[in-house]
Amino acid sequence: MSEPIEAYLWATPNSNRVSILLEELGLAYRVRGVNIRKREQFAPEILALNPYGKIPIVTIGEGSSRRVLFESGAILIHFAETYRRFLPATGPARAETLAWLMVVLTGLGPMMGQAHHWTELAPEKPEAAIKHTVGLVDRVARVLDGRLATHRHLAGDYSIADIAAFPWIARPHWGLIELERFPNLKRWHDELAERPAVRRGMDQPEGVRLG
Ligand SMILES: N[C@@H](CCC(=O)N[C@@H](CS)C(=O)NCC(=O)O)C(=O)O
Repeated sequence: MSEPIEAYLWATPNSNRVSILLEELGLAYRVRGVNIRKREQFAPEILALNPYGKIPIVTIGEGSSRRVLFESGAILIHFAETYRRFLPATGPARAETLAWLMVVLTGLGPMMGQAHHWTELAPEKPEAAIKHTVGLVDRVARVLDGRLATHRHLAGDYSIADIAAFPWIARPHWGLIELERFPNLKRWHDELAERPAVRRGMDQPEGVRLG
């Protein structure tokens, strides 16, 4: 029997990366909701799993053999390698997939997170911060759109690079992205949104909506 998997998530883009991949792999997992708006990520039991106090976190196994994974990129790579799916095993194709994964992990996600903070969450709305962060989101969206003009997916076949990007692009308003301005990104988004595993993954934790 396979080891139990627990996924500590909330209805956030980085969490949905993990739930999409677990759904794509057909793995059984139990969702543990961590409400970041209630600052539950700083509870001692969460900090004991990830000292950074961020989700997603995944545990595999039980008792003394339990392993803990955090950082969405590390979690995606771990499962992709374990099940040999959504990431080429070796060579240039693997490097290319990892390169686009890194663009998404370091460019798209953090910039959209900051843009969302300044345009929506922060009580004050400093013009310079909004202009700066929305400009950086626009830059990476243009790069992804350009790439997808000549490629069906970000790198080779559907991969963890696409899975990492999708939950952010599915919330375009967080970075003031108008998908109509990025027709290739929109085509890619609409295609992935039809995948049953993507739909199920985007629905986790069930019944929770962050906006
Ligand atoms: N680099 C981390 C970022 C994780 C992250 O920022 N998660 C957000 C939710 S999407 C979070 O936990 N926010 C609460 C906080 O930062 O305290 C990853 O990719 O897993």
